[in-house]
Amino acid sequence: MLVGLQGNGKTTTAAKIAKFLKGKGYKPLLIPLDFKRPGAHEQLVFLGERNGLPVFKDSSGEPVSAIKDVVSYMEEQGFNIGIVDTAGRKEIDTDLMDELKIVHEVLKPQETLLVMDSTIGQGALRVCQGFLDFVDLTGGIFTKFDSSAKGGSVLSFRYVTGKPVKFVGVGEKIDDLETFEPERLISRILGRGDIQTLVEKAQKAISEEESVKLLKKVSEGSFDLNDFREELQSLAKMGGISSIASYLPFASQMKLPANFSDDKMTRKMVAIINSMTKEERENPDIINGSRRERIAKGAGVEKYDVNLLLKNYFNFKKLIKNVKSIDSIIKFR
Ligand SMILES: Nc1nc2c(ncn2[C@@H]2O[C@H](COP(=O)(O)OP(=O)(O)O)[C@@H](O)[C@H]2O)c(=O)[nH]1
Ligand SMILES: [Mg+2]
Repeated sequence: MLVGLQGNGKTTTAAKIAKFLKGKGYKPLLIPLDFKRPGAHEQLVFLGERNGLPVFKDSSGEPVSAIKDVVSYMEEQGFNIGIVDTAGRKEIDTDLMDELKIVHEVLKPQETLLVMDSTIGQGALRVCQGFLDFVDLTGGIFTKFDSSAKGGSVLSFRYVTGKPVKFVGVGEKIDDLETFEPERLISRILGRGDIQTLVEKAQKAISEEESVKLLKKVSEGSFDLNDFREELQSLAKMGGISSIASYLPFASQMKLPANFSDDKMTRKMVAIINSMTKEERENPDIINGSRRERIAKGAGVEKYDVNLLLKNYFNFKKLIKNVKSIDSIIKFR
């Protein structure tokens, strides 16, 4: 069962998957189950006819009996896999979700895959969560990877649902479907193939033990500027991480300067923290205007830099609260 917002590629993808499975020796049936929009089935019928893929024609116009009909039709005709295209809307609304819920409950599909336009950008988190709230997603499919797509939506999907991405769509034609390869995605994001190095760097910089310690401190509310200094130094060790960090869903909330992880920048931030008193490092809340001025002088920077550092510290603390584990982001499967 494919679900997703209108225009994200459900119908096109349904046909692509049917073709893909046919190539693997299956006998697939395309099943349009949109009971709200008149003429919703025609596009699938058209795609089916053009590519020699059978499409189920429902005469009941109502989900429960249509699903009963299709099950017996499949048995009669010897189809061994059904691909269900469902209704979409421009936005998530209760009307749509009610219909999807009914179809999902009656159909009990083996897979419920969210089809999402990979160019969706920031909206991805909301869409993933919106569908997850109503139907048990088992995976995702990302379309339009051929058009200036970034990988952010995939990371958002993984972050929100924890489910695997099965396919990516890479064009409008029937064969423009690829099975999902995380390594390929990362090299697309980074524009180079050196993923192993990146992962090794990340593991070196943030050990499992360290990340557990960090999350614990944050949840206990004891994450202070001493800890932040350690984190800055870890990030610096990773060097080029800012390029991938900008694609991580949580990192977009971080108002970090572009050169955040540069050596120079890190040294500056560390120098600022070093100019603070022990008390200030442990209780950053007490750092008022005059203290900021004193710290800036001591570190040989502008007051603006001190403000920026503190802002980053408070932001960092806030966003780390939302990250359940570093692993869930680094690992894809
Ligand atoms: N470039 C590109 N276009 C796609 C891809 N998948 C779907 N489309 C196009 O996106 C538009 C909407 O697709 P459609 O399947 O009708 O979306 P639906 O409303 O979710 O069923 C159509 O013009 C498709 O040709 C893809 O992977 N790449
Ligand atoms: Mg459609």
